[in-house]
Amino acid sequence: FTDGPVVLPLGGPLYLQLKRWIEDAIKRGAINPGDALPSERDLAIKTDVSRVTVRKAVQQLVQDGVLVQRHGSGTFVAQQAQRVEQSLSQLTSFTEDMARRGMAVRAEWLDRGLYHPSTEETVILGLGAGEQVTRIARLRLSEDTPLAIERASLSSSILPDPDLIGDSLYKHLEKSGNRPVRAIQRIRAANLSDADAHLLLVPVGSAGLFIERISYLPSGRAIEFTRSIYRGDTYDFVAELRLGD
Ligand code: 16G
Repeated sequence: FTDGPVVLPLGGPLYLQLKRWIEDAIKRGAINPGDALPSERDLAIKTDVSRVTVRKAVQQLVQDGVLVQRHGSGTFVAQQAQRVEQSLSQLTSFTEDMARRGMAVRAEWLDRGLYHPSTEETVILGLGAGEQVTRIARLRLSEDTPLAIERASLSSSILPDPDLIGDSLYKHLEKSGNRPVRAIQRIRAANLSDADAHLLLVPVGSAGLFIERISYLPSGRAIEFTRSIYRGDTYDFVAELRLGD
């Protein structure tokens, strides 16, 4: 986005001029959410200001949440996602929720495999002695916007191979006759860890929602234990309440 002559908007200290110029480039669509910003060196050469000035402008934009820095890979334009309303009264999957909104869905695998279960997993999933747990951790995205990180654990007797799930865990469970019919879901506020903030392309220290879902088969057996981190700047969880008896 630095092709052609660069004219910084006049007024105020140089780093503020550069900051405004970067903000304008984002507004104009010359650089889009998720795009990498040119390196500090390239920006300094192109705009004819010192690297110290570039760093100061970039740091301010990171503080404002306009840019995000990912260690080792550079500086990116932050994703300002549209807010999404998610009902709390229906047991649906991420894929189904996005399809209903007409939004494309994608997942990036963060981890998958068979593990020796933690005590918590053993208790919640009612695992037998020596039984392994299958863990699948995914970054869930719509188009290129990351929305949530989901870490699911299932008994290896239900899911012996994580690759079986394809694009949708619930679709796979449905096909194998194990679709959950009930779930207990707990939501609490969480500050995103640095690593999770980087994955979700939001500024370090942003607010997130920690969601734990334990879902059950009609028999009452717990089938899925999932801990998710949803972007606090994106999700509204909505429930309809009725006057009780
Ligand atoms: C939802 C569930 C998650 C489930 C996933 C399956 C929440 C907080 N979590 O995201 O527990 O594993 O759907 O999605 O709603 P999939 O079928 O698209 O893989």
